Amino acid sequence: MGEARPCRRGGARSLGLSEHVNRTRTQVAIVGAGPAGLMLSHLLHARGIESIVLESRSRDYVEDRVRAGVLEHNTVEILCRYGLAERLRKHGLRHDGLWLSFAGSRHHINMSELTGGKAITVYGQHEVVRDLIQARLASGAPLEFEIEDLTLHDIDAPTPIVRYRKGGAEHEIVCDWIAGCDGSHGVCRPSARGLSEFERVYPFAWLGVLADAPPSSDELVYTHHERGFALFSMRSPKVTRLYLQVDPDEPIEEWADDRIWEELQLRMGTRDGWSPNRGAISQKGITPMRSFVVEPMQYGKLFLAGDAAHIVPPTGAKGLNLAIADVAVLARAMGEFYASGRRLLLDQYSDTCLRRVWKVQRFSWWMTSMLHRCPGDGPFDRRRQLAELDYVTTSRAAMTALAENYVGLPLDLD
Ligand code: RFL
Ligand code: PHB
Repeated sequence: MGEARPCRRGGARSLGLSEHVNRTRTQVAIVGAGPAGLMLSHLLHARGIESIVLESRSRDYVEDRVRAGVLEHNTVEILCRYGLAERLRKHGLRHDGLWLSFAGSRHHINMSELTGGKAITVYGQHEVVRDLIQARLASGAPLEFEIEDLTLHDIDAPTPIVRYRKGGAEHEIVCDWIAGCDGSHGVCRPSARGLSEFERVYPFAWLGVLADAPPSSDELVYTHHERGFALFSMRSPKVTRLYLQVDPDEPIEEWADDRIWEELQLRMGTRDGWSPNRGAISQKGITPMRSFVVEPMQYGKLFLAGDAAHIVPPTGAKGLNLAIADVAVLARAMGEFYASGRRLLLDQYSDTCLRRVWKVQRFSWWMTSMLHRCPGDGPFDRRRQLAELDYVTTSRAAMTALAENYVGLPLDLD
């Protein structure tokens, strides 16, 4: 790494105009205003560290982007600790358990009982993003939307530079560190050299819908069926979120609303008469599934966090939570650096994160393999999957392993 020294505080300072470039100095340039970038900005602010958040999309776009819905115990704790959970406390739905459904019956896993009282909270990712944006703007700290053509320079030198355009003007930020929080298709990861990539692509995708229908279960239902996986979730007492395993290259036009409801009923309907309530479908999308990790999660003065460094298939509901865990590690390391000049935690950032990332990859892969129908699988695999589900829903040890991973492994920050 380069030879950075803690830079003096005092607000992001404009270095003035020359050659029509607006130059600014800050401590940390954060690329991306998703959960990782926004949360990092708050964690740094709380430690007195300045940052500028740069986002290529509009505020409306990022606030309306429907994605994750499940927050781990740790994620909720962090949001609460930093005063970012006022609406979450009001509207988040605490779930103490979940259902695994197969062979026509639902089986309950009481996660709280198995984990000493921990639970998950269902609260849409876009609501988290709205809360984080609102709080950032209220703090008066910089957050720029609709920036274009962002590029990174001198990332292995003591003071790296981020350049971008906004509204026709050229901008340049000179900083101590860059946080690459720009998701799986961002520019930060490709700007780093010498990273190793690990990937698994799954031969299926998820069709996700939002329906204006009151949830017919208080808790999530993960269904394994010979026609494929299905998931029942929710966003509010009036809105149900549903997913179906589909072919990765199936056009969404082939999924008319009636076909979606029929398929959901076929896969999810249980012998005791449970099935999801129907309602108008307000949103539909297909998401491919893959597992992906880069090592290390750092190059020079650039730290990668969240989806920029790793992707998990959504079956374990981990992507957003892993993004929050990364930036918690990064903020602590930067806090130590600016407080004492010690770089030990920064140097350990990648190793610390990757230990957790690989455990979460394992869990997400395991949930995915247990619950989906894999093309090419024969009768042996199907019976093995049913045996695994039978085991997981009857052995206390197996249920505990699922529960402790699902509510979130400890963060080990203190
Ligand atoms: P994000 O949210 O993608 O944010 C990255 C931001 O960077 C911006 N950006 C740029 N900005 C400036 N310059 C550039 N060149 C840029 N390029 C990109 C983007 O516009 C964006 O705003 O990444 P982050 O912050 O790492 O957060 C990760 C999570 O979004 C993701 O892991 C989760 O959504 C995954 N996920 C789930 N995670 C959970 O923890 N629980 C769940 O229940 C869950 N369900 C899901 C999911 C993801 C899904 N899809 C659609 C992928 C369900 C689905 C269907
Ligand atoms: C969601 O509510 O969007 C959701 C829930 C659980 C998952 C993935 C997504 O595993």
